[in-house]
Amino acid sequence: MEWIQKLKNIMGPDIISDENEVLENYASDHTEDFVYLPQVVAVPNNVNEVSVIVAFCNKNNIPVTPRGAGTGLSGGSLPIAGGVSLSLEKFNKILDIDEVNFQATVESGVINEAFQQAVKEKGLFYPPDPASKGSCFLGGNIAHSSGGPKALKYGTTKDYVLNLEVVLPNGKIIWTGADTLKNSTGYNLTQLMIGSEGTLGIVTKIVFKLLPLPKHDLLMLASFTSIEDACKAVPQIFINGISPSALELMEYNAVDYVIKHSNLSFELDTETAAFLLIEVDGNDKNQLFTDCEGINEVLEANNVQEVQFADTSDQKEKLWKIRRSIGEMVKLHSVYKEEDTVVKRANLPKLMKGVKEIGAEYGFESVCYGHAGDGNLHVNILKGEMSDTRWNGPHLEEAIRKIFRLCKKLGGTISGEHGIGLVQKKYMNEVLAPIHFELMKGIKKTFDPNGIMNPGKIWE
Ligand code: 2HG
Ligand code: ZN
Repeated sequence: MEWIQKLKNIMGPDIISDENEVLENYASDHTEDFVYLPQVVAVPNNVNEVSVIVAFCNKNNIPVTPRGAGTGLSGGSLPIAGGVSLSLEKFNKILDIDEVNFQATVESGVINEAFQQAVKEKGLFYPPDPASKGSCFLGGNIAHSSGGPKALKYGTTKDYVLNLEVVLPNGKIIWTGADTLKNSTGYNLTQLMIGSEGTLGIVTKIVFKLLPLPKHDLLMLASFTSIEDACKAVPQIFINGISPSALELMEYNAVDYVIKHSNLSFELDTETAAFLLIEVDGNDKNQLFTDCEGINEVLEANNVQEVQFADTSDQKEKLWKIRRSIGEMVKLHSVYKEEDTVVKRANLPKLMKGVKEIGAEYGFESVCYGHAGDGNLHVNILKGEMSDTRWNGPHLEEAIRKIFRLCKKLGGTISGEHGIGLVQKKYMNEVLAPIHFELMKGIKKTFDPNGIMNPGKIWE
């Protein structure tokens, strides 16, 4: 194709490739089992190269799909319209850690955990910790405002971004804000970019704010013979005056699939229906023990089966590994559709009950787990033995719609931290009115009049 040759001539073969085995590496992310081949893969080295590629695509009406590590669960980085898959994998430098101002400047292809470790070595703390923190890029975290367990106490990615360097769809390079803790200077373009899933521009640099690293943490695992009891305990912990740093729910089958498909060992009691994994952190160890006593009171009032404390850092790491690997291990068990439901925290028991009832009515197994303290429950709907027709057909779509209607009824919405991307866009009308679409499309048109930037995402 003529445009491909032209782009190759401009950028060179080290940056632009249309070889089949390269295209295949950029055709999937972690969403179900989707494969969409781009026509070209671009791997630029710096912001000026991104700008040249994007300006070329804008002039020639070529779709550009930005790509981080490809760990997304809503299909945001799938190049569904062909064109260019633009990878930020070479943007992997931590440029500055400012220990005096508690800020850091990074390129957008830095791995989340590498960043966390680097600031930790200086006694600083970057809390957002998605389960895929060992591989996901900070730029991808910006695209979806990713959370993770610590979002409960510390907030999601959006709460740590001060300023962004962005390549706009016309190729212009801008900074969206200022490197300050406060900024009340016009519309907040920084926050507009966060969660925009690569539809408004490509983030190349990020200025984050940081916190002092908490000195201590304690971790407890509570088992319940009833999921509803586990869910009911969650809001009561806060009502009892305690604010845990993480409060995660794991259904029995979630832990079971981790044990079956990984080398992690854990003794599961078949009477157990669900677990709560609860962490408290802070600088005063005695206070943390007092918090754990308060939590224990609530657990006991809600018929807890057993409470175990993780005594060593190895035990803590093992429990967190089990929790973090659920998504991946369930995928080894079966292809699944991931629903990122979120409701008001105290409505969690109703959400859980409703999901199981809908599963029974429509004939699917679900694995439920996630950030119970945030009311954010990941519902993995397993394909199992389901036929492709049923899997892709109106029957399952109706079931998912019912789940989302229930979320809305319970004061919630259809995604807490995974974004809309490709797979949830048909359900957006369950929670947004026509006026919301009009406003968002107006914003999109202002940024990207030719509609080249990650087309086909967020809206039908
Ligand atoms: C989880 O809570 C995550 O397990 C999965 O939401 C997302 O891959 C991820 O980080
Ligand atoms: Zn999650």
